[in-house]
Amino acid sequence: SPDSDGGMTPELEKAGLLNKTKIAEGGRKLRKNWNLSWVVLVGNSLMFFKDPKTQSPEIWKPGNSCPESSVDLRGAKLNWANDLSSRKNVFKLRTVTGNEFLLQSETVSLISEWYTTIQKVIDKLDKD
Ligand code: I3P
Repeated sequence: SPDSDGGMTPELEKAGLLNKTKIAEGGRKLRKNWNLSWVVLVGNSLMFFKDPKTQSPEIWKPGNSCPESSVDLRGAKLNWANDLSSRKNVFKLRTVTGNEFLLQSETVSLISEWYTTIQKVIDKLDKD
């Protein structure tokens, strides 16, 4: 919907730090490599940035940083996945292209909010 700049700037839904690992690329299984990631949910996309603490601050000026990767949530599937990790509070996000990510937080309320918010976006896109 149109916003204050009169354009198509998608809405920022949520942003925060989560532990992340990619476990599949195009359906092909990958070796886990957990990293802290700055996760941003904007419009139809979930974007992953490097942990800001590991970057110089000037890179972190708004609009002046490039995501490490970006996930299109259209047709994506979200499932709790405590069976896929020794970590607690883990969910799996699977894209239509067969990319799979695990996202995790030590804080159950925090990961639950992410789960709910991402699922709402997926549901909204399903209705389009
Ligand atoms: C993996 C690493 C991951 C672990 C994974 C291990 O070993 O310890 O942290 O996942 O378990 O294989 P490596 O560093 O040698 O690749 P979790 O932390 O999510 O349990 P998995 O193979 O059972 O997925």
